[in-house]
Amino acid sequence: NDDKSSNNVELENIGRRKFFGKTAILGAGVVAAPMTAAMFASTAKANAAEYSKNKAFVHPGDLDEYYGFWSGGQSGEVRIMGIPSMRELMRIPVFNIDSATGWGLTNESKRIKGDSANIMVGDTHHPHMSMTDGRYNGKYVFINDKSNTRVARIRCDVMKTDKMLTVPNTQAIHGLRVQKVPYTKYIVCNGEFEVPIVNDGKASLEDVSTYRSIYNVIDAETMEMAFQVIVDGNLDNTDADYDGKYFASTCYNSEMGMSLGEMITSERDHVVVFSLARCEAAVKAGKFKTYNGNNVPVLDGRKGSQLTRYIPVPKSPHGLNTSPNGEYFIANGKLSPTVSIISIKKLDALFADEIKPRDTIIAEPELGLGPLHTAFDNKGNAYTTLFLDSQIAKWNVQDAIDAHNGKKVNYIRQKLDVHYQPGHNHTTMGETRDADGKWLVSLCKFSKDRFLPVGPLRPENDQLIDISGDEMKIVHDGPAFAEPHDCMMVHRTKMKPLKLWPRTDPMFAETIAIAKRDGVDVYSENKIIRDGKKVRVYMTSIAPTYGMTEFKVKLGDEVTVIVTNLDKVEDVTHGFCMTDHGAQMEIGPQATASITFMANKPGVYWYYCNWFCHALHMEMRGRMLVEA
Ligand code: CUK
Ligand code: CUA
Repeated sequence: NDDKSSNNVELENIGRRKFFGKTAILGAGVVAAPMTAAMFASTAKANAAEYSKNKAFVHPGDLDEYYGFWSGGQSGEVRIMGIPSMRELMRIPVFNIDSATGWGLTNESKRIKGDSANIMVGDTHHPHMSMTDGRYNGKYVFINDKSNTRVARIRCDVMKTDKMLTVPNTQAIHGLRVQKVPYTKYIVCNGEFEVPIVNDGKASLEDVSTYRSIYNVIDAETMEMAFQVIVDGNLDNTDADYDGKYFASTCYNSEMGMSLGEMITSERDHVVVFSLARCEAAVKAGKFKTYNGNNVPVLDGRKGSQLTRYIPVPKSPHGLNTSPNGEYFIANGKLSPTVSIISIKKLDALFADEIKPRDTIIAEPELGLGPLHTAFDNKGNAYTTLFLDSQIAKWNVQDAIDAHNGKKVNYIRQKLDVHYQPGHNHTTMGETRDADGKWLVSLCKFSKDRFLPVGPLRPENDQLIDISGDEMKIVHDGPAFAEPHDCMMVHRTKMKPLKLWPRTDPMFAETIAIAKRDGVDVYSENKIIRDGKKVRVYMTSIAPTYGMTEFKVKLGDEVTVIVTNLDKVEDVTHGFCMTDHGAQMEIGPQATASITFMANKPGVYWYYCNWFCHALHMEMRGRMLVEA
């Protein structure tokens, strides 16, 4: 077996039995082989069995019950899914550039991207919605960018990114959650990679004594840093309690090693718990330092600090999930076949030094190989993905605690095969007090034989599982492009999306302000403003025509085209595309959008509407003359 995937790590620690069973197909030799007739046949047979009870079917024209927000992983975007149909309803470009909407290209999106406007890539993992009293409030979805150390906010009324922050003093924002109670005042997120705390090129690769890992607390409304906390170990995933008191993160590499060998020498790593009140008080009292020329207060929460407590758990834990009854933090073992259940009620005593860290662990049930993430229903059951076993383990939390206390009870309710190698899973409303136990989605990292083969790169497989009965049932296979790490599902009654853009929307307020300074009323005027070599071309659009169908600029001008869509008809979006200039964008109904390009080629160039809007959509066009 010449498998080169990270499975090797687990392999050494857990033994090869399971790997050679279900996961042997991952071996490179097998993957390289073409799909065989037998593989097609077995796939078809497996699927036929599921169709009979498919209550996930949403008839054409019927609406889904839930919105799902999916991370798009290394695509840098977020996607909106309809649940249970698993139809992809929309894509929200965030850290990526988007050809359709012009995200990353328009002046409005560049302003939102701010200091990272020049970065066109991202790696999103954890979309989470803002809450009030532990319940979704439909206002924002927050999302991390691991690849460029950013956090962004999506406004759920227009489903567009409206804020972006590059987090200083750390690298690779990974785990991200929101404060649940009393409301989402803070976003918390993990800087995964430790870096020299003053990272100015003077630190070395050999002496790592100044390397630090940092927990980040961001003001959800302003999207500015509130404070940071230095911790021991590499932070992985995080979650908040339902009391507004504690946050917890899993940490691997408590050794602070740089190589794989160094990172997995200890038998135990830890969960670090943060006391919000103590951190806020420390900031207030000025017990912080600042680094790298910014003003962000950095607290020291390393071992021995009064701000944090370190709870030892088996090495390299991964997911961290709070049960919806507010009682438990669950740390998922990854390399260990167990999950560690931390009693949140005992944390006050731990912070008061009345008990030892391990006393907070009230059970450590064994579930199977490679537990990564846990989701919850409203009946006291938990659903844990087993990456190596390619299964979801359904288990009862109270039974697991009772079993830990010596009672003879089987806490495992069911193990369901999923296809294949699940990472995150998520239940409908399951990260809130409103967990409803209806649907579970398993985000499987490999699809292998589940779909028509599409070349060496295969889609992932997002599987929908009915959990409303005693038995979990797979009802849908959903191919997904790279790479839904995580998702959240919110009932449609919590959402209030707009049909038209308000003309006063902050998304393009700056553009309207520039127009005002130019003396242009974007709602009634079509005008060219020359400002040295800069030319601003203001035009309206109303199906099927632009308010200006020709204009002239000079070779070497920097041209900004500002289009205001006067259509008030729901769903009538126009586009603007300047041929041969790499400039195109979406202009939603009643919105204003602008894009800037260089007129660096003499000649006549057509611009056209690239969003289908009308029977005469093809005729919606005009000419730009670039005079030599
Ligand atoms: S992580 Cu990807 S499977 Cu980034 Cu939440 Cu666990
Ligand atoms: Cu306007 Cu197409």
